[in-house]
Amino acid sequence: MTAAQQMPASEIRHDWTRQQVLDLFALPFNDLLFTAQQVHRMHFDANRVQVSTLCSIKTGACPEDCAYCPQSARYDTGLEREKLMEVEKVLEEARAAKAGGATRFCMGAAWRSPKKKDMPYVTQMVREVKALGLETCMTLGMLKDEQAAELAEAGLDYYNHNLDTSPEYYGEIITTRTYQDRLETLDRVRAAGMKVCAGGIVGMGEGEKDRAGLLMQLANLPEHPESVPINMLVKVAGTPLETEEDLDPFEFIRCIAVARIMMPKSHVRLSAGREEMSDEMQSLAFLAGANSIFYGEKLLTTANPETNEDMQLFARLGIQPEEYRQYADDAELEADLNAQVSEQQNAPYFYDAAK
Ligand code: SAM
Ligand code: DTB
Ligand code: SF4
Repeated sequence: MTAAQQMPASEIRHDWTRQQVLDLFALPFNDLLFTAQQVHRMHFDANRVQVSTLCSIKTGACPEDCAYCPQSARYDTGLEREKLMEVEKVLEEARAAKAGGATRFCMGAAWRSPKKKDMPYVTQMVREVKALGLETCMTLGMLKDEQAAELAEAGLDYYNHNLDTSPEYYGEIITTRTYQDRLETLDRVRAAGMKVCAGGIVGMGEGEKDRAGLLMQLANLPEHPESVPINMLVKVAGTPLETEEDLDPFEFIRCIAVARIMMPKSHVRLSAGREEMSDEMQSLAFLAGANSIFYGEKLLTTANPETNEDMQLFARLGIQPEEYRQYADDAELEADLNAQVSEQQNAPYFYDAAK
């Protein structure tokens, strides 16, 4: 057995060095995927994928200059600017998402940060979407301590705030807020007691060392984000990145596998960019340890695969959507995950790579 075929360590680490991450990226593709799949099976049922649906509650006219984003007011992308959606309209979309099989509803706003006057509306959205029996997630930009506390108090389960890329490449992409600003918002989300959803975008012209740098930042946070969206850049006409070169699809899959190995207990989400991916590429992403998707025909403003295509792909791969179960505490969650893993190990086709 080669070193890469030995059972990988499953401990949760926060001390990754850039070289260790680059060494993972440099593994032969099959060894990397095998290792990622082993880590995945230690903590998850490998045939379940969590399903989230996005809703853009405030679209366009954003003052920030994120070079990838169709919603920045600085670029002419032909997007209609809209004001904050009415709560009832958001609930209509949430009900449709639930009926379609989503278990988490993620509400996104094209803001630098929420204003005081917005908070009563967004907290009402959280309360009412939660009352439908959906998990809630919001992404509203940078938060102050009191805003994080208000969202937590309303019952918000997850807050999404991406680091986007490595600290070194960041200045090529965004100049209107710093990397440190982003880290501080993530700290505030944690301190308020919410779960963290944080990831980034690849295919923005960055190098492998930047993809490694992004994953290193995420895994070396004091606690791993529970949810790690890995987005492939959606190239939108009018944005500065519209003519960026395509990233090698295998490099994207490597990124998912390395995220899985570095953050063994996190849900790694195969996020934006699926519309451009073949079924085969998406199945490789699941094999590499992705276990969450955005489901629904639209992301925030751009296209996502048709829902029936996704359900057909799940059926062809024998994947079941992950159920939303509410747990009294982390111990109960852990016990349920262990039960699912041991059920999987008793399955007739289970191959114990450790032996
Ligand atoms: N305005 C808030 C913020 O940026 O903090 C929240 C919404 S913003 C649209 C959420 C995330 O979507 C960004 O951090 C970025 O990672 C992702 N995103 C935006 N445009 C994208 C694109 N064209 N391709 C891939 N991901 C994108
Ligand atoms: C994340 O990491 N990706 C989502 C969600 N978090 C908010 C957004 C993707 C947006 C893709 C471009 C668009 O549709 O506007
Ligand atoms: Fe605004 Fe968010 Fe888009 Fe940046 S990513 S321009 S902050 S909506």
